[in-house]
Amino acid sequence: MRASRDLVDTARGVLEGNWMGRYTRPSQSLYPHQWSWDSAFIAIGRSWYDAARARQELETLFEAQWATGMVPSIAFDPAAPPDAYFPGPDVWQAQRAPAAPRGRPTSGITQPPIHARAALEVHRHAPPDQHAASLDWLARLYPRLVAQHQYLSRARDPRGTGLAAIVHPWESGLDDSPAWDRDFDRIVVPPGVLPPYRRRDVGHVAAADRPTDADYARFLYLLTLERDADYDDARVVAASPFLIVDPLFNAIWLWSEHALAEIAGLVGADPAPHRAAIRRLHEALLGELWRSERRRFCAWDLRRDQREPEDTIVSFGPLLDPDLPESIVSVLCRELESPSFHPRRDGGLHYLVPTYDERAADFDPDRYWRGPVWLNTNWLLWHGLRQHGRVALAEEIVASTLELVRRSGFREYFDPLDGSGHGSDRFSWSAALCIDMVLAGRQAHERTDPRPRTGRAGAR
Ligand code: 2M8
Repeated sequence: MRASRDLVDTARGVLEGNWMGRYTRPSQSLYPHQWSWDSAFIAIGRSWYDAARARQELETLFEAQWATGMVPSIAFDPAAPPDAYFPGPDVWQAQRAPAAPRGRPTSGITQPPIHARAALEVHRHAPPDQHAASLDWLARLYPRLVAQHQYLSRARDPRGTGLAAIVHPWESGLDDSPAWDRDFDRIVVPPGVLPPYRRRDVGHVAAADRPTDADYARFLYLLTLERDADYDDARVVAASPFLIVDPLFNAIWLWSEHALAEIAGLVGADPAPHRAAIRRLHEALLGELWRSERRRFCAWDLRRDQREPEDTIVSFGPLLDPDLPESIVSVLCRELESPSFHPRRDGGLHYLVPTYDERAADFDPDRYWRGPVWLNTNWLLWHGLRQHGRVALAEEIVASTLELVRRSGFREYFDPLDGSGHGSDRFSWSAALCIDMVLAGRQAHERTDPRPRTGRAGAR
């Protein structure tokens, strides 16, 4: 078994290989541009050893922020090979929207707002001699982070509940999740509406690891509807056949709002509006998405006004809320340890945490977001569980995660049943979050066991 030091060194090699000069691509062939929440995860991992580039990563992303405050899911790199990724800037045509940045092509939708949390983590990891530079950077980024959160309240909350709705599965980051199958599967792509196209993703990785052609067509159809509305938020929200309130997206927003309150304190701004937003989000998560009879947080389809019953990883997102009542934390932990997510097979292999109920008839251990283990969802659960004092389960998730990367490398996702790697290889957030898990774990250990250590910095 390789030591954690080797793992951190190899992970750093992955990030260096994907560094594009001002940002880090998620992977070489499948994702050759800058993705929004990827960059946030990457900045957190990188900040342990290269604070300047970690800051630059987020700075580059926020250069692509729209005038509305929306941070786009993709900021395209004009230097990437033009056919490298589909749908590219020519399909998105973001410049139709007056709010889109000039000179940097982007997508026209957003992704989970994890950036304030990432900015705070990056600042916390800054070495003492960079503290002042880091604080300046945080002060410059703060209004942009505020604008990102205000955008969600202003443009994405059609019911005025305090929660944001997503208008495309790509906005969730868990694109193909069964969490919204019932809504997504109803979308009928009218014949002839999509011009002929060629998927690039299945040229890079196995088709069985990726969304089906039918789902891909629905993704593209939603894109064309949004594009044809010139990405005007009011029109998109009014007309989108996909309008979902996702517990994970909103829990991430809440967790980032806590970070923003802390950042406000650091940069001399008023934390009061963030505290108010925290209360609103907390109450809305419990009031609108918690369904005690189902013992879970449910995605809410605003079009049909239905709470979705599928048991997926998004239901555990609210563990990120530090104020979640202990009774609900216990219910969620029991579910996380149930045969659906933690089958303790006697003598058999099993890795934590599958993104979908393993007992569901359509659980697929290898297909993108429909069962495999992902490092970012494990990392989010690890944080959520730790803040509720569920250290044993949190550490079990870390151990399983590190075992997966030791076994199969920094793959995009992993089969929970046999640990095999799937999707792209040398995947940046897998590397970055592994670094964070190892080094944050070591730091926590040192706090409780302050005996002097030997060996290189940044390694264990
Ligand atoms: C995946 O999404 C993109 C579309 O945005 C794709 O499949 O082409 C998702 O896993 C998403 O969460 C991630 O940010 C992106 C890049 O890693 O890939």
